[in-house]
Amino acid sequence: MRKILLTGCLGQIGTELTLHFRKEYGDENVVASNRTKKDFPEVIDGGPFELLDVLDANRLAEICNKYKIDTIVHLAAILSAVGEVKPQHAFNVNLNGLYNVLEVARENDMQVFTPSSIAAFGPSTPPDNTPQDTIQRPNTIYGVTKVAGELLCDYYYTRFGVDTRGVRLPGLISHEALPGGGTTDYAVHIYYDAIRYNRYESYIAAGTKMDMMYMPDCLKAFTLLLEANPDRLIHRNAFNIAAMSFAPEDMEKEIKKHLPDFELSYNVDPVRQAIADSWPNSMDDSCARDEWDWKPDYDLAAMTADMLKQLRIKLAK
Ligand code: NAD
Ligand code: AKB
Repeated sequence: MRKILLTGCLGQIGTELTLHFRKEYGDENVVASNRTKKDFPEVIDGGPFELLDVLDANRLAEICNKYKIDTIVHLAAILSAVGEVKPQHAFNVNLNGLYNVLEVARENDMQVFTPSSIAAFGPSTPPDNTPQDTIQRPNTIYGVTKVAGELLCDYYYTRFGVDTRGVRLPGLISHEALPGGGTTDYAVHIYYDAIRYNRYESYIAAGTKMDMMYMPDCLKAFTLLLEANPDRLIHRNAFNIAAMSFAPEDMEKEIKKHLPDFELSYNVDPVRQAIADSWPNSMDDSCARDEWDWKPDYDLAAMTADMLKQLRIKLAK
């Protein structure tokens, strides 16, 4: 059985991925870690948990050794909007953190899985049906670290034989942990505000399409690629994966099917709008489909129905 270490496990993805992996691989085989503790008792008490700052290479090696880790799923990162406020910090965590993970994996023959993002593309990338292999000149520090991270993972595979794998994730929508300071966060907040106030003020302008995905599809993608037959993998790292592409007004239309009086207004944030404008409208994920049978289950309608159902229960507590 795999022995997995997750870094940054108390964020939007990690809180759900830890529980998902514990179901698949057993509680004791999945070690959760984060720089700080947060209020997620299921993750912290449901199996091994360690405090770990990924910038501390010695502590990382110590934990890997203690639990005989053979797979690191590296999630600790600073996302796009926070990255523009603290670019030096984003550079440090996103690149030096990944470097520490790759080095410990190289020294101990471990597999590494780490997500890239639609942020690895920029304004000169073809925005529609964005190919797997294309121009990548992002203009955010987050995007710069994501492109460098993709290349670093490729390098550790070709140069040292480290089994590195990863996907380029769209914006994720989920109802457990709130998103951690990205540009696509509006697509989560809109559902919370729809249930609480029947209205939402969007910081992203009408007409701005971005790739998005519901969390269950993200969890499925991580397992599929982690377990994929390596002989079939041509790309290994940074696979485009897509599920749906929409603009704020498409969400409004869908939410109105459940809450007819819901109102959407706009108060555009120029920083996050500029980031959104530099990202693709929709990615071509045919390589992921061909190489490891990727296929999403949720579209905007199915996701909206489930998000509203889950949040009605959560916010009533
Ligand atoms: P998040 O911001 O919600 O969570 C990140 C976690 O990392 C937090 O719990 C934070 O406390 C922790 N962390 C920060 N600095 C750390 C450090 N130095 N050491 C250890 N832990 C630290 O992020 P997320 O949304 O869960 O994203 C996880 C990964 O997926 C990131 O690489 C991100 O770029 C990528 N990704 C996320 C999305 C999305 O929409 N959520 C989309 C594309 C890519
Ligand atoms: C962000 O908006 O920064 C993230 C991402 C798409 O990488 N959600």
